Amino acid sequence: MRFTRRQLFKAAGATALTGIIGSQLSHRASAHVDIDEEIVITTGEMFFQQEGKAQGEAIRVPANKVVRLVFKNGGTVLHDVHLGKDADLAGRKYNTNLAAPFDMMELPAGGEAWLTFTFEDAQKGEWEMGCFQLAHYESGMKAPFIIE
Ligand SMILES: [Cu+2]
Repeated sequence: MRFTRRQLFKAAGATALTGIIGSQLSHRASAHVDIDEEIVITTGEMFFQQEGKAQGEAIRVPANKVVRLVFKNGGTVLHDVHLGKDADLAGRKYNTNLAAPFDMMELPAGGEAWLTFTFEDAQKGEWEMGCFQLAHYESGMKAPFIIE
């Protein structure tokens, strides 16, 4: 049986495509995916901030839509993006990962990148976005991530 790239990711349960804005990869990938909704999120010391919202405010994402999360690191240090729940501060990750096999993405200072997901009904509910660079999560670099 042959799958398209998108069907394959759907069959895998969740995650999808990552890319660096402006790179060849993103151009190639976006040619194959129709985006239903785009959410722009700035990272900085020490916060996530959705465009048009306050720092640390909940990010709300619809299920069953192709959602692109565009990240812009407006800070001066590297940040990362984890999605899950039940933070494991010793392991620097979430004990429950929202969208395996997606694990995490690192974003250098000034960098931009995006993640595209299609979340399913079974994933609805309260999750969290967090940065697990040393001391960042503890300094408040997290935001509720709600799939509805
Ligand atoms: Cu960080």
